[in-house]
This record gives sequence, structure tokens and C-alpha cells, in this order.
Amino acid sequence: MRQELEKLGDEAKEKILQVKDEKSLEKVRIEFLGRKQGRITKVLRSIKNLPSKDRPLIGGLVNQLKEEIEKELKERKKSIEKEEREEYIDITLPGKKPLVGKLHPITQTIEEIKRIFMGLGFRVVRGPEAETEYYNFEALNMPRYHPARDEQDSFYLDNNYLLRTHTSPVQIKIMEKESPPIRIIAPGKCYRRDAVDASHFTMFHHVEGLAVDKKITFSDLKGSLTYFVHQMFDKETKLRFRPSFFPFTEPSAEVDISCIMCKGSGCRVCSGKGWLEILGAGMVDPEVFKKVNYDPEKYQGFAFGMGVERICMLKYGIDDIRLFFQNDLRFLRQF
Ligand code: 2NM
Repeated sequence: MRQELEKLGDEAKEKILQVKDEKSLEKVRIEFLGRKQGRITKVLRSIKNLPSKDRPLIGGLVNQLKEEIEKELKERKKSIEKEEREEYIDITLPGKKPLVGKLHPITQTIEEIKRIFMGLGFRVVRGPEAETEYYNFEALNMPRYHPARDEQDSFYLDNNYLLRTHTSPVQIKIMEKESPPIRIIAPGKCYRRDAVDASHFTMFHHVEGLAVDKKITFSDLKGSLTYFVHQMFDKETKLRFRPSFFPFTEPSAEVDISCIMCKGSGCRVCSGKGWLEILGAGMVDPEVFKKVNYDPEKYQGFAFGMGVERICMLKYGIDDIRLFFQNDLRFLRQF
């Protein structure tokens, strides 16, 4: 009996290996395990005719064989499916192109600005986006009554915290901790309660710079910013310093560059003026130095701030700031 079973099993396994498609495999299954005429099924059914002492042993063997055959059938089914699939792969078709990610244009612009100022010996520093009124306003010579502190202009989180409107608080904190010489740039997200249009968004990126030392002059500021503009745009770009006002610098200037589209002759990008405003700057106000316990008689410093979106828009000729934040791949893939 045992030998007969082994023979039956070998025959079944042999046939399973030889079939080439699922239909023939099903025929083999029916031949051995079919519910009515299956050869193994029949053996199982005949066990009840054996002497009762032989039943457990033979029964166990037949059941074991049945399970083995079922397993072989399952595996062969899988391998047939795989063979069929491989038959249909057309290896002459072009492969799938892997998707390659890129840095966001704003991130790329920040990296470029960082690279340029690091070349001038500036170090990159960061700080939190939620700040106290002291660090965002008071320390920057904007006291309580100052119009920039109007609740209409900033996002207040609660009575103590607001979203920073510039990255100057980072620079104040560095000056509190360290003494001159200092050369830092502070990039990061800032928030203002502006009405959104083609050139304003409630969140934007600022990069601010600060250099403090003995005998720092306005010429150092002009030299550093000229180097920056020539690196960021091209060496033919001209700079123009227009007198302006900031509470935290004195004197202050707004810096224009000759229009990068028309080179200064006047076009749509510069509204016919030939110049584009790109940043604000000045000599750090002695009042700011007093807040961080620097002696204004001993130290001078220059500071500047620029909107990254604006720089990026000018560099690539983008006409709407909202494009940066809509995650439209047709836009983002161009950088
Ligand atoms: C600007 C323009 C001019 C500025 C000043 C300071 C600090 F903290 F040192 F006082 N940080 N950044 C500054 C100066 C920012 O943004 C248009």
C-alpha cells in the first residue's frame, strides 16, 4: 500500500511538472484530486474498507500525499503565470524614465544667495518663526506706538507671540550672545498680513545680512552688495543707492539694479524706468546697538534685507509670486 501511494505521488508530481498551461494543470488536478473520480480521492474513500488497525497509518499517509500534491499544484500554477507574463514583455519597448526631484526655485535662490555671502566670510544663522514683540519690533527701534506694529500688519498668535515680519530677530539674538566682529546672514520664512496679489503673499522668504566690526563703513556695504549683485545677475549690472528710511538703520538706502531685461533703456519689466528695486540696507542704528549692549562709539555695522521671491522673479522673469506656492509641476519643472 505504501509503495503504491509513493508511485501515485511520483506520477502526479511528474505530470504537474510537465504541463505547460493552466488548463492542462487543472486536468492533472482533476485526475488526482477530483471530487468524484480523483485517484487519490478514491484511495481516501477506500480507507473505510481497511482493517481498523491499519486505518490511522494509511489515512495519515494519504492525507499527507494529498497536501503535498495540492502544494505542488499551487506552486506550478504560480510559475506558469510568471512564464506567461514574461512571454508578453516586449523588451524592445523603451524603459520607464525615473522621476527626478529638484529643489524648489525659492530654495535654489536661497542657496545661491548663501553661497555668495559665504564667499565674503558670512555665516548662515537661523531662528524661530514665532517671535515676541520685543525681538520683532522693540529691539529694532520700533517702539509701541510705531505704525509697523499695527495688528493689521502682522499675524499675532497670542498676547505674547507673533509670526516674525522679517528675520532681524535672529540677528538681534546673535548680537546678544556674541561680540563683534560679526558677519552673518539670516534666511527664512516671514509673514505679513498683506492683501495677496501678483507681488504680495502672506508668507515670503527674507535673507538679511549683518556685519559689525570696528571701522565698518557705508563703502563696505556698497562693496559687498555690488559683489553680490554681480554674482547673482551679471557683472554689467549697475547699482543705485537711493536714500530711504528704516527705523533700524541710519542712514538707510533702497538699492536698485539696472533692469536685467532691457539693461536700463526701459521696458515692461521695469515699467519704463530702467531700474528695479531689489533690497533695503543701511548702517545699523546706534539705538539697535544700545539694545544689545554694543558701544556705538566703538562699533559700526551695516545691514541689509531682501525678499527672495522678488530676487527669483527678477532673475527668471516670473510675473506672479503666487506661482511659487501652487505646486504646479508645469511651473516647478522649469527650474
Ligand atoms: C532690512 C533693511 C535694512 C536689518 C537690520 C538688522 C539688524 F538686526 F541688524 F538691526 N537686520 N536686518 C535690515 C536693515 C533689514 O530689510 C529690508
